[in-house]
This record gives sequence, C-alpha cells and structure tokens, in this order.
Amino acid sequence: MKFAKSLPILLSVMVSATAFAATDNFNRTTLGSNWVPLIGTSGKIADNKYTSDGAAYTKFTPAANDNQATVTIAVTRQDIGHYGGVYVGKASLKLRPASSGKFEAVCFEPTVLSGLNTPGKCFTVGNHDITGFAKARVTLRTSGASAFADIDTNNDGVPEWSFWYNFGATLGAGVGLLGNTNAVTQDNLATSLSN
Ligand SMILES: [Ca+2]
Ligand SMILES: [Ca+2]
Repeated sequence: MKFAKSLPILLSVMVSATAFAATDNFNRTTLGSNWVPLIGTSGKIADNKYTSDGAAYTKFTPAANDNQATVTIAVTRQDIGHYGGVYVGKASLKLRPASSGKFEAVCFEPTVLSGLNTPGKCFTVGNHDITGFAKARVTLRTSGASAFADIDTNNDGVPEWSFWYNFGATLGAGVGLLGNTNAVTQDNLATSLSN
C-alpha cells in the first residue's frame, strides 16, 4: 500500500519536470543575472521589454536545456539592415524591418559563435512568402539539424506562417535574444523542452 500511495506523487514529479518552462516578461528595469551577454553588452530593458542598443546576443540562462522559445517581437524603428529575434541552440531567427515600418523578412541564420557556415534562408515579402507585419508572437524550435518557426501576427495562437530550415548539423538547445540598434523589442518570452 505504501508503494501504491507514493506512485501518483512520483508521476506528478516526473510530469512537472518534463513540462518545466522558463518565462520572462521583462517588467522591471534591469535584465538581472538570468541574462548573460554572449556577444555585445547592450541587451537591456526599456519600457518593460527587452531591446539592445548595439549588436547583442544575450543568453537566457534558465533555458539552457530548452529547445523551444516563444516571444513577442515588434518593430520599433524603420531601419533597413537592422534586425531582432531569438535563437535556440545554433539556430537564429532574425526579423528584419523595412522602410515600410514593418517586418518584411524572416531569416534563419546560424547563431553567432555556432561555427556553422550554412548561409541560412530568408522568407520575404518580395518573394511573397509573407506580408509585412509590425508585431508577432514568434516560436522557434530546434529538432536535430532542423529549426522550425511559427509566426502568429494576430495573437490568436494560430500561426499565419510556418517555416523550417535544415542547417545540416545538430542545433541543440539553449535560448537567447538578439538584436541591434533598438530596431525591435522582445517581450513575454516563454521557453520549454519540446520533442
Ligand atoms: Ca513586458
Ligand atoms: Ca494568427
């Protein structure tokens, strides 16, 4: 009987461990010790959101073993050539604003320091892959050598576009945010371990 009673407790512990997820809403003034600069040191909080003054990759240490990240990304500047996004393991997803003031390209690229030399791939308004959008709930997940991205532009939980790209090498886990020159903001990050 003692074993039978303890079994549900054990199962409960196992389920909660599998479903462990880390979150950050950035509703404070400083990033704090959960965020470590990987490249650049300008990742910061402004108006209760993440952004970065210069080119920066910033690692979210509670998500070191997670392979899925969901985050709200919004345009703040109408600068061509700037970007912001999220990375999981060796896969980055960069959103690029255009002169329209909207994102007009969504690009898979190797994360800085990944050592991967694949060129990556962009999905663009010009190629009719997407239509321009100013804000989206973005999910990036890695599985083996492939990265999968979902872009939800009206926050209804249903992606308007889903893309994937095979990087040709195991991508692994670990989540962070990236961006430059305050081109975008990121908010309400949620990470998890997904199959
Ligand atoms: Ca916030
Ligand atoms: Ca949607």
